[in-house]
Amino acid sequence: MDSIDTMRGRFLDQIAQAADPDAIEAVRLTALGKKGEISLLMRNLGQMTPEERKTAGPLLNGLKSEIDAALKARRAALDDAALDARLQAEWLDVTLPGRPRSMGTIHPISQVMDELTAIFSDMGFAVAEGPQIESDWYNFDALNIAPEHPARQEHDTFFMHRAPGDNRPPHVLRTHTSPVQIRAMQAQGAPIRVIAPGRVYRMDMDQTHTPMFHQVEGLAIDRDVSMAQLKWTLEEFCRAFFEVEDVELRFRASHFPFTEPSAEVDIRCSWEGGQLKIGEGKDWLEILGSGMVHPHVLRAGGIDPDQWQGFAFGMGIDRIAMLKYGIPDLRAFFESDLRWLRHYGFAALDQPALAAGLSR
Ligand code: 2NL
Repeated sequence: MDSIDTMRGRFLDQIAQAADPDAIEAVRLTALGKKGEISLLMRNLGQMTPEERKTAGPLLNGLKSEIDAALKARRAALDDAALDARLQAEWLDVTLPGRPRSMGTIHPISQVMDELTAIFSDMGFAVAEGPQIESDWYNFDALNIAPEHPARQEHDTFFMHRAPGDNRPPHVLRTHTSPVQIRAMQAQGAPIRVIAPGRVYRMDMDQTHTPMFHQVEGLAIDRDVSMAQLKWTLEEFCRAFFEVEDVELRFRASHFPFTEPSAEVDIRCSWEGGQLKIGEGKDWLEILGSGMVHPHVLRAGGIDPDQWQGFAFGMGIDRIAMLKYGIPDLRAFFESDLRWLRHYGFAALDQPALAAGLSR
């Protein structure tokens, strides 16, 4: 049967030419689809004589299987070629070293805040936070700072604006974190042990002052809290923070509106060869202010001064960071100079841990 051989040749040709799955499917339909040429021929078998059918039947069946197989093989060959192309285009060398990524560092002030938080947490102090824009009541009145006190003057404090005609006293940028502790007293009552680290603002700018700086205050109130406990707490803190076994603190009588009695605290040190050493030597370095919380301040915090008493202290974070890490210039803290940050910054994984030797 010559026409079957021609047909076979034609279909095998078309299959070989088919360049994608759609083309293969088109050939399949023309050959083997319901109305395909081979299907039509097979339908004609019924009208043949038994003799004719005997030769035509097997020939057509053979043709059908052959075309079927050729289609399948062509499909597989196209799939293989597509996979090869992807393997060529999408290969990845998993042995290449990773691309270096530039990493930031922890600012020394953040590092020191983390360190002192770890130390005071270990002594049972919770960390309190509050707004940086405060009412004048929380920033001044509650702290027993009189209306005519110099700290309230225009040139020391940043005042917010009020709408014209609004005669209420303006809010201020907090000049210390004490208002956070007033809020903590009001919220939780006594007994209480908190520290309040954070940003504070004063209108001051020279070699040793920046208009924004950082402070940590501490507050402990209970039935019989004493100045002796204040001294122990501060000594323990200095031992852990400066990582020296021997520390000696000196209390000097002072005055703050929010404490009575009040003391400024110096730490023994030496400055041999321009190198600061804490805990030894003949010099004294002022590091903080402290005292017993004034009864007016307890009352402002909603705590009865006849039932409770407490100590409080305030310390400049930027200053103790400079002392501990030998940073000479305060203003560099806030210049965001990348070279400075890389030099004085800390690795993200260099976390303060009391177990790693921060404490004794
Ligand atoms: C200093 C002095 C001090 C306080 C801060 C305080 C807070 C409350 C009540 C009483 Cl809520 N006192 N804070 C007390 C004494 C001194 O700071 O020279 N700081 C750098």
